[in-house]
Amino acid sequence: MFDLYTAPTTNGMRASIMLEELGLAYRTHRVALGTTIDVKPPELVEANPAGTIPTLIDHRDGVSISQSFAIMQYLCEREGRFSFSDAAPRAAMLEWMSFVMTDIISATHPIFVLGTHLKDTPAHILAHYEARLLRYFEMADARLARNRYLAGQEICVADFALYPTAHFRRPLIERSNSTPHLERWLAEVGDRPGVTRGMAVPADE
Ligand SMILES: N[C@@H](CCC(=O)N[C@@H](CS)C(=O)NCC(=O)O)C(=O)O
Repeated sequence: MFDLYTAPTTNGMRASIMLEELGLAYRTHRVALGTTIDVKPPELVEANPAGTIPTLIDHRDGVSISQSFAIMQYLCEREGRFSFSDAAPRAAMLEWMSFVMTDIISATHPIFVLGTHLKDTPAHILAHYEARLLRYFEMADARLARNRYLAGQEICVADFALYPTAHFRRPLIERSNSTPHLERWLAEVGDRPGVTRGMAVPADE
């Protein structure tokens, strides 16, 4: 059994998608964001003193782990699925996982901050980050033109890592009309029951 401390954000959804796709049983604890550490659940703070979500406790193996990418990779390796051990597919998986967790997230995060907390920022700054994110989506699109999934012909942890961010940036993707292969991939990955369930965690209160 696992305990997942989470919130309805793309980082939280990465963890719940992975648990659902792997068919693992877990309890969900919804954490209020933007609060001070003293009002966060004590079990969360004990496991992860920063109090950030997602944080996962694996009671079987006595493991507490935070950082969405680390949680995803941990679960895939624990279960022996959606991750590769042979050098060539593993290299592709790590390359595309890095692309998601560094390039894509470094472009999408400012768009979120500007759109929610800094709404009076001049439009050209938002346009800069949107253009940068679109350039990255076009790189993923070129990859998906030649491969069914990011790391090759098999779905892996990198696809599940990209999905929530690409899903919430659909308006940008659809407006650009320049990433048909990414749109095909979005429809296919989004249709998976595990992804659908994982995206709905935590349930509305
Ligand atoms: N790099 C981390 C980011 C974790 C993170 O910053 N999570 C945010 C929510 S998405 C959080 O818990 N912030 C604390 C707060 O707002 O109280 C990951 O990939 O999991």
